[in-house]
Amino acid sequence: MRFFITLVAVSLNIGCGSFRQHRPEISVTYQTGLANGQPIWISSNEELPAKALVHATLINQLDIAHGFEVAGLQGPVVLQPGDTQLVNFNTKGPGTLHATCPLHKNHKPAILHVN
Ligand SMILES: [Cu+2]
Repeated sequence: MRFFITLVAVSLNIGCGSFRQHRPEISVTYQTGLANGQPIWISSNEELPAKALVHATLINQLDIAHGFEVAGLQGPVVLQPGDTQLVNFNTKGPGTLHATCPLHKNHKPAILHVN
């Protein structure tokens, strides 16, 4: 019986590895903060893997609304004061991404490095 269970586990593993290319996944938290008195997203991890699925938890702890957008990858969302929201996006190849706010276009974006 134990041999049978081991065999099933091994075949599932092989099947998964051989036929499906798994996209790496990463969970990141972005919290609002202030830079020179202006809202900015502060990332818990500025390094993201390439071709990965990013689960981003957005937390707006400011007393004003603030938005989140990663151009071409993640459409704009707006968080009201005190809101938390989960968004998902896929990174592409290596490069630099900017997490901007659609409400405060003149403000400094958060820089994310994709490796
Ligand atoms: Cu904003």
